[in-house]
Amino acid sequence: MIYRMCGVGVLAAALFVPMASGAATMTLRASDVHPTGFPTVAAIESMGKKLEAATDGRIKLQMFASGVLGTDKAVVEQVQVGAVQIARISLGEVGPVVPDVNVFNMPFVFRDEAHMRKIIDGPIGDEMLAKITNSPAKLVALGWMDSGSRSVYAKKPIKTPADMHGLKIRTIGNAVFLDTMNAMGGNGISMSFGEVYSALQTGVIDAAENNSPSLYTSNHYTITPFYSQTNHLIIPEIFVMSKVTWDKLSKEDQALVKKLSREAQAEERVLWDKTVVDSNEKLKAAGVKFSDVDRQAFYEATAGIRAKYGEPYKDLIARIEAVQ
Ligand code: GTR
Repeated sequence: MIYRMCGVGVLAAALFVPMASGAATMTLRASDVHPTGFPTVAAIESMGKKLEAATDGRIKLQMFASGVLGTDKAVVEQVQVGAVQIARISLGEVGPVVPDVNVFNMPFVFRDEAHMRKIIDGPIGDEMLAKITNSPAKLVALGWMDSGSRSVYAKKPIKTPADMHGLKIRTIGNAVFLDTMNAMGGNGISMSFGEVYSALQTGVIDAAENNSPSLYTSNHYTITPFYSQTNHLIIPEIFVMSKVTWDKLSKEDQALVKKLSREAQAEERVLWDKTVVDSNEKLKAAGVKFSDVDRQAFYEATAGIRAKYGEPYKDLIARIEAVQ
């Protein structure tokens, strides 16, 4: 605790450096668990370059990729106190601090990725960003990022919930996902992304679930090469700024960050679509077996999860379903 408090002090001090001209410069430390070159990382880096150019170097962004600043959960805490200024995170990790977002974290809440995109691009998406920003979590939600659909990968193909019986399957640390995995027939175990590879290797877990670009870059496919297309979660991701940092920006700089955030969101989507095609090709070339599942069986198996977590959000869910 003492160490962490010292760390925050040192980092906060490093954030503002006086320029020769007298104006202070600010370096925003940005975090992502994904490696350099991943769509989310590239889009935020590009935003940083534009921010630096538009402010004549007054505001810079330094990307810390590959999770070097810590697990997603730890980074959320760092952003909350202002020690990390920008983070790209899954809405799965936001659920524990802003429970309202769990509507989007429910299994099969979106019909498909096109439906999810319509939601995040429209008024419901804007409302959800505002809910995060206006919550006590001290996160300013800057924009959305696509991350496709999550499917289960294991050492054997899965077609029905019965095929998941007895499998220990890793999820992101959020009760919605643990409950979902248990309802789908497996035994949910939550752990951070960085721990999954060795947990698969040592048999602490038997399976996990993710989108194909993450399956590829994490190398998990080398241990669990059967990728069964459950597509049970279509979680959009977000990038946030620490409220502590946001409050230090002038109104003009805030408007600039908002504008560039919209551009980053659009840029990431283009990169994402390309990366999915590319990752699928690479995974298949490496021998990963993609297979279809009994979608209806998984949909029905998870009805209780939507009922439980959706209960307080019935109106919102009806609005989501009405979007064509
Ligand atoms: C990825 C996501 C990460 C992290 C990871 C995980 O798809 O982009 O932010 O949530 O999944 O499974 O932990």
